[in-house]
Amino acid sequence: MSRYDAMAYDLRDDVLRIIEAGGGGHIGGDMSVMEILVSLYFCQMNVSPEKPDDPDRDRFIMSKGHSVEALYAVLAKKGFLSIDEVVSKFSRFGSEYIGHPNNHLPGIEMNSGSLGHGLPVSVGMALAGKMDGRAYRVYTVLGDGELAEGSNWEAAMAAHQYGLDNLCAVVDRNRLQISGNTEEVMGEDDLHERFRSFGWNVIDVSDGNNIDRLNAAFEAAKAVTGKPSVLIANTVKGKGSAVMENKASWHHHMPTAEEFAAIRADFAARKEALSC
Ligand SMILES: Cc1ncc(C[n+]2csc(CCOP(=O)(O)OP(=O)(O)O)c2C)c(N)n1
Ligand SMILES: [Mg+2]
Repeated sequence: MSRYDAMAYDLRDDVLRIIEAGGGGHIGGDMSVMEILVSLYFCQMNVSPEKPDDPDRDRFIMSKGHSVEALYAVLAKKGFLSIDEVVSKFSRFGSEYIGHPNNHLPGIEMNSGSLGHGLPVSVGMALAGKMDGRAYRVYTVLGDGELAEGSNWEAAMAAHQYGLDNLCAVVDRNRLQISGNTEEVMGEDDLHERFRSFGWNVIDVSDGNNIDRLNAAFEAAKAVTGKPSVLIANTVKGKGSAVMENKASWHHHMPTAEEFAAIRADFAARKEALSC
């Protein structure tokens, strides 16, 4: 167990503060994606708040932009943003801390939230890196429901065509989207085989809420040349509290005061259990 697993629980608490102060947020997907973001920002990517425009920085695109509260929490922990400022301004009229990523904020490369746009832009960034002879890598986090957008599959074809081994996508495979189970809304099993048939290197992460497993998968992706990689990270939507785990209704649910208290208690217990 990595010390970063405990950090993920502290950041989940920050997400609750953001949502509580702002009056809403995409809580379920924030919780499923948290370890993916922590692994990338604290163990994998070459990014620094001191050099946000470094041409050699790794690029990160939050294609499932509705999970911006998790991204704010991680960017603040990394030093790009102030968590107190995010909490005080989130979702306020006229605020730059809106409910989807906005590239006027430090550390955010691309406006996102309209699903299906992150992978196409990431392909362009990865291709540009190759053309410019730069060694940076491009990471993109996609929702599994988001994969119903056809633009992803055009981008997947292009990434293979151009041999973009500097591109690594991660699918937050929590098996739920806004209106229910992904298999009922727009089935995508076998997702691994789908990406493989598009020429990608596919890595299954059996527990996508485990930092060590994510780190091992990202390292394996780095070693593959000639084609793009995708991590299928099996996560739990609402991860961290039985109050919200695996419940589609918690995609954008605003917890009651009692639910906030129960969730915080569950987070504390889960974090405590990590150290046993
Ligand atoms: C183009 C587009 N269509 C619809 C939406 C509305 N929408 C927001 S989140 C969401 C579900 C996304 O599900 P998934 O990608 O699985 O995300 P997660 O489960 O990680 O929250 C939808 C349909 C959108 N943001 N963009
Ligand atoms: Mg999903």
